[in-house]
Amino acid sequence: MFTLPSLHSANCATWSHTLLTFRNPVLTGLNPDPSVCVADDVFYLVTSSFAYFPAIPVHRSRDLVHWELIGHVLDRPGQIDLAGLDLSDGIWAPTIRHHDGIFYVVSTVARERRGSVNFISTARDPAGPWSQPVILDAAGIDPSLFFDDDGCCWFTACRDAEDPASTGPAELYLRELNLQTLELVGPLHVLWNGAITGSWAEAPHIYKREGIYHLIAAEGGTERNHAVTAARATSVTGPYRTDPRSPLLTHRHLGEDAGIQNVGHADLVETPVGETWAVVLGTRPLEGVHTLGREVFLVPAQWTSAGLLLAPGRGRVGEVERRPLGFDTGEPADRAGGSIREEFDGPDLPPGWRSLRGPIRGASTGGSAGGLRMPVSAEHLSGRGTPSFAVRRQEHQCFEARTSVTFTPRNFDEQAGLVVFLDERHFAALAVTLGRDGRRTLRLEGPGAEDREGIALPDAEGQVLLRVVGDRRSYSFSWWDERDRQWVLVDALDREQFSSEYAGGFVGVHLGLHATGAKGAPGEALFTWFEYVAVADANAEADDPAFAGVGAC
Ligand code: 6LW
Repeated sequence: MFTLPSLHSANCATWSHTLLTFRNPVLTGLNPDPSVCVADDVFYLVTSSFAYFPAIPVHRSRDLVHWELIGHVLDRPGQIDLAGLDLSDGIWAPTIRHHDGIFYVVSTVARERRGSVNFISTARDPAGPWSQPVILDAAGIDPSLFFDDDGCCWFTACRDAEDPASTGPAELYLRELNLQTLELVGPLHVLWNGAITGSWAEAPHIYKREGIYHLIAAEGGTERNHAVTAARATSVTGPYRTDPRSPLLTHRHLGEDAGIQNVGHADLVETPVGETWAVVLGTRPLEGVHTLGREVFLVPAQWTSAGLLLAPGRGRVGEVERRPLGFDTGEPADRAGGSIREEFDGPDLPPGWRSLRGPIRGASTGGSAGGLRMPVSAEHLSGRGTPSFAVRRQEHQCFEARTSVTFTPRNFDEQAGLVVFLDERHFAALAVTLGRDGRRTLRLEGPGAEDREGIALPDAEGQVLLRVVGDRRSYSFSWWDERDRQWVLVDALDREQFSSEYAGGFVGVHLGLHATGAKGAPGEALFTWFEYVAVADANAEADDPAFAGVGAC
């Protein structure tokens, strides 16, 4: 006779399972090229931000599972010039390190998909303010820092190989960094060309264990062939010998049905109880394509006599993984925590909101009426300027986003409304504008949107409620018709057209607000609120207690 566990015990089992495990990714939505460090038992993580502003988000965690945004390294105009950059250029692959009470971040400004400038910035408080960046005499991309026991600081990066025909396309190099002057000094040492002949090697990080210098890197490119590889040396300047177990971690062999892909670009951190964990980037394709960009995944690691072991016993990134030991945060991994209602009642754009290539000119938040007021910019979303545009990352495979916009357009070109934005060549905008008949009209522009004159709105002025729902197949755009008190579908656009597999580039979908197309004196759009509601993905998250009570898509 079987005794079925009572609902209570089942819940306890579920609940304890939730407390003892976490679900990857630990940081969802566009957060590629993660780098992590620990200071006074608190973890800090930085990721690439490309041509978005503010740049280089800094997240903080006390358990490596729950992360909160605490600031940005580049949050002041004039720190770094992002003007005119393609969205996938800009800030690539920062590394964060902590030494003697100072936090250091090194990173690259990329132009036309190549490193153009490498720089370093410092702070005593990782929440900021961070220093004015110091430009380094360094070529290539993916800079990193290693602080040796003798007090020396070493700068590493990857660049085009001197002799690619014989060594493969890339070389990882090292040079000493003078911490007083923040200048690179002494000779440049070429360390390694990677483990997989012919493959591009990048993202170098050095770690020292029992007198041995371990160099890990990313190889195979950041798509499906991505991998973590390693080499080691008895001297920090080399020679480095390839670890024959390379690649140490890859999902390239798992095939297109694997739920996590593109795994690579690892950085390691040790916890207060002596465990080693790695953060890596990865993607979560649905129907073969991913729209959220590369996200942060947490992987257990172990140092063995053979060297670093990633995902011991499993050999791949787990969708559900045991939690790091020694943290009694007690909270479930709240993945549905992305559901927000923003009323823009603060002095600036809220944390996590971004603009393109610099701050929005003339925008204001807070004030008596509240909301986000944006002047209609002459800049368009398809340009490389700084349009009136404020967005946040799409953080869940399935979601619903809504806003209230109050806008009285004065001509056919002016528009204001919702945007689903992968990059300046791949976006959709549902906007209030003026029809050729002079009436206030709703128009959807975007890939596959039927070229229609738009929908005449019942009212010539006042607020309009707009909505976009994202699911496994499409982004569906609707408006609220108060007369029938219902959402009216405008169009559903194929999700694939907003994916990196289709569009290329290094970014991920962002959702938000825009007001563009001014000719002459700009009008103004008021966005009273913006709501984002996570919807569990029926296949992957619906069984996750963290999504209890959240609808499934
Ligand atoms: C990053 C590099 C990469 O610097 O893409 O494909 C760049 N690999 O590691 C931007 O994410």
